[in-house]
Amino acid sequence: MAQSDLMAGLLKHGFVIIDLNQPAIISEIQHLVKKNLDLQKFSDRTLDFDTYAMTVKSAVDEIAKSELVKKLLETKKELITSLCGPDVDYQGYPHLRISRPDAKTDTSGWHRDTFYGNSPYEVNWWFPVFDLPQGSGLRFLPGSHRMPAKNVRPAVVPEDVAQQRKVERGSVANQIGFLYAPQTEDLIVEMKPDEDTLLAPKVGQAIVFFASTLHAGATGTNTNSPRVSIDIRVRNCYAPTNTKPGFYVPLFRGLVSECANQFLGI
Ligand SMILES: O=C(O)CCC(=O)C(=O)O
Ligand SMILES: [Fe+2]
Repeated sequence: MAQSDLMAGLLKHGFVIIDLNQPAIISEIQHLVKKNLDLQKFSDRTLDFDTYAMTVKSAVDEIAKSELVKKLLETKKELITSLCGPDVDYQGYPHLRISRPDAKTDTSGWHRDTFYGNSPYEVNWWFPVFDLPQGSGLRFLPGSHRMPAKNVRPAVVPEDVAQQRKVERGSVANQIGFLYAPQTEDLIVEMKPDEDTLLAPKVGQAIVFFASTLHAGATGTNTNSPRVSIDIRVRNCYAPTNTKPGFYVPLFRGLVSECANQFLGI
């Protein structure tokens, strides 16, 4: 896709699918995931939520250490800097999501990342590690990145999900990307069934979207395979964020920042 079409799609819908063109890096990520996780265990329902979270975290630790996601983003410098400017930070500790089929606990419901400490200046990257099971991916409300969030309020978590999934602030589950205080808003409550769209990128592609775009995880149906995906965020290093200190680490610095940092000794 030409860069101009990509930008036009992002502007209009708030999301776009891009080709990563990095099969070697993706295959290294696949290898790391397989080495650290027995995916078979995620096909049945034997894992309780806490064991599940600990197991996933051990794999995320390895992926973070490998800096493979950083390597991937470095190959997209032109796109990222045209979106965010020359000075870019990225989320150093990625989210690896292993969403078991039909498990209501494993995906997030409808949200904007701006509900949870991210600002509308942040840009998300979401990509499958393995082929997505039928029906799985990420759902979006097109255009929602330009519709203000009204009446943001705590969401009611269904009793069965709340029973199985207890997420405390700072807990292992929270560290791997689960939300501890789900929120909702008018647009979500008023959404009609045919208004949203399911994106299911191929391995080797990624969805790029804004922290302000409404989205929700979708696991497959009629499958035994988990949905395995990674998501991370980038932002201009001077853009606002309410994420924890250390959440963002440097990716690119432009000439002015490079010199200023040397001058300031930082
Ligand atoms: O993959 C999911 O289920 C949710 C992903 C998400 O919310 C995100 O990437 O911001
Ligand atoms: Fe999200």
